[in-house]
Amino acid sequence: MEPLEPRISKTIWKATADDWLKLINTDVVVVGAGPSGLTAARYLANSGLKTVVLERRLSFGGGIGGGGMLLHKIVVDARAIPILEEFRVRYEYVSDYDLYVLDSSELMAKLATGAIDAGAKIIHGVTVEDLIVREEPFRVEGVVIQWSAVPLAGLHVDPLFMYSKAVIDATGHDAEVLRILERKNPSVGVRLPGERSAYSELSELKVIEMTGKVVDGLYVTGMAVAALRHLHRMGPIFSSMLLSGKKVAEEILRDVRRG
Ligand code: 48F
Repeated sequence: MEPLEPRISKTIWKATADDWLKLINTDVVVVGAGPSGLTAARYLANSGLKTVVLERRLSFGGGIGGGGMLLHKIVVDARAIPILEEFRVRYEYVSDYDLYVLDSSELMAKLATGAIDAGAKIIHGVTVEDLIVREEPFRVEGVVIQWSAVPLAGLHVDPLFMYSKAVIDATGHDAEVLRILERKNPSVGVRLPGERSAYSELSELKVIEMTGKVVDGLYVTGMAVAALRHLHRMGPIFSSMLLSGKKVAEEILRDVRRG
């Protein structure tokens, strides 16, 4: 038998290549492993769609980990409880304030576990830097990807592609995928006014209401919805992030099944 070092390397190269050869044609690419993206990934994968989450960083959870101003708790309202139950996240009801409170670390871990256990594949350290598009009629048919380390190092390296039936912008406040659409495909007419100052109660409703398809093949969930629709921010209450993730999954399932 070969020494251990080449066997380690060959095992990793081969398993990685086997995975990527399957992932390059996929049903759904979720961009961002924050609360909305991970929730969407679980519901999509549970319904049998081949689902890949691409996350720029080497961690899960996006903005969950910071809790409320680095305090290790976040809150939800009653509408999010069925989703917490689905992911087996524990919570407590605080009757004085009519809110449910939970540990941010538990939410991060269990959303990720829930997505993975449902069959979604989460790939860390990959940045979506562009879209694959088709014109007349305009539609999005996948993403252009790069190792996150490449832009960090300031290198110019040509990217690779992932082809999919649906792409979800779950990139949070910056709505990075939609910004690419706005900047590189102006004829489509999508404009991003950005989010407004805080108005938690209203935004918690509106983000869910305005979640969904942006153009054929491209969907939006989570705080990226606020950037697109000029909605208010809501701070460390996460009901709308979870419900928005579920809603976008349901919409994609309907669209994909309709063909
Ligand atoms: O920001 P993030 O948690 O998005 P979200 O699901 O949730 C927002 C809340 O966390 C919070 C809030 C709610 O009360 O206000 O902020 O809308 O997660 C977005 C993830 O996307 C990754 C980023 O690293 C983060 O983990 N991301 C952003 N741009 C890219 C990306 C990109 N171009 N390619 C890959 N990943």
